[in-house]
Amino acid sequence: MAVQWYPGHMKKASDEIREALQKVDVVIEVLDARIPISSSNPMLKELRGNKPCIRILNKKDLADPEVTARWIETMEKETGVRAIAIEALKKKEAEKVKSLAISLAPSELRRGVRALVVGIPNVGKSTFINTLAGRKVAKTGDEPAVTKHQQNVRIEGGRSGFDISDTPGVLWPNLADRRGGIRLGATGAVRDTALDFLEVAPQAVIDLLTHYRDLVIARYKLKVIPEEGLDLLAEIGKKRGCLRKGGIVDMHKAAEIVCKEIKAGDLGRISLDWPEDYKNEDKQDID
Ligand SMILES: Nc1nc2c(ncn2[C@@H]2O[C@H](COP(=O)(O)OP(=O)(O)OP(=O)(O)O)[C@@H](O)[C@H]2O)c(=O)[nH]1
Ligand SMILES: [Mg+2]
Repeated sequence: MAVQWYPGHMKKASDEIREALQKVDVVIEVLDARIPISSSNPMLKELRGNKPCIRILNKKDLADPEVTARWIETMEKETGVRAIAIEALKKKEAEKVKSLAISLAPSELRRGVRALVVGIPNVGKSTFINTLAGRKVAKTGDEPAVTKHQQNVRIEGGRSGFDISDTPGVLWPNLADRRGGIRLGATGAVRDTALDFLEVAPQAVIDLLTHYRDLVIARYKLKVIPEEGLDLLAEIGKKRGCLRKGGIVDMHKAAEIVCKEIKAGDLGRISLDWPEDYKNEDKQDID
């Protein structure tokens, strides 16, 4: 995984978030819009208790807009939760989250509204805060575990100020879900050096072929379309010239190319978590 999570780390992280949550009025959970379930933390619901929660489906520019709209509808059915899709680099969109947070906080607040931004690594928490602040207050980067410490930022304006805290990506995704792990790998929540490209790519290309057949065929100019992951990956490898001596496909190279291109959004706007995948599963998955 991005950050290695062990029971001790997870306990420390949940204790820290629990404590930080006591001092705020609203929780802002940042998710990757392409994988709103796979990028969520299974314990946050319990940790936040009755605090109002805004779920940001961030990186909406990379996700399938129609699927994102359905996720928003699904998530807003949950009590105390509002969901909004944004691109964290856009000021107007970040401002919408701020207004929503202020509107959700108890009205008697005179000291201003305080919000805590939480989420798994690399979903765009710090980017969102920088956009809101209008300057680079927090370090960002396209790899997990960039933020190391909690950081409070005062955003002027509004009723009487808005305080927002960035947190390191200490929350873990659902580690028991292999499918979720693959999707996290394909979208960049896992550091490249820790990523097993050959475990992720065959499943990811099959998932994509199921939902975005035309995009996959167009991107890799496929004439033959195998329906099995490794065969499909081999075909992509051939098209991309990932060949070793004797014309054997270099599967590792092919897998690396596919993972990098999915992460970068080169195939087009895609979503890897679909509401219907989770419909018949334990309700906890969408809670
Ligand atoms: N395409 C796109 N990229 C984004 C968006 N928001 C953030 N990013 C990129 O995602 C990467 C991670 O952003 P960060 O803000 O550092 O993520 P973080 O959640 O603070 O990560 P940690 O501190 O490591 O937990 C950076 O390369 C950002 O530029 C977005 O809305 N769209
Ligand atoms: Mg950060």
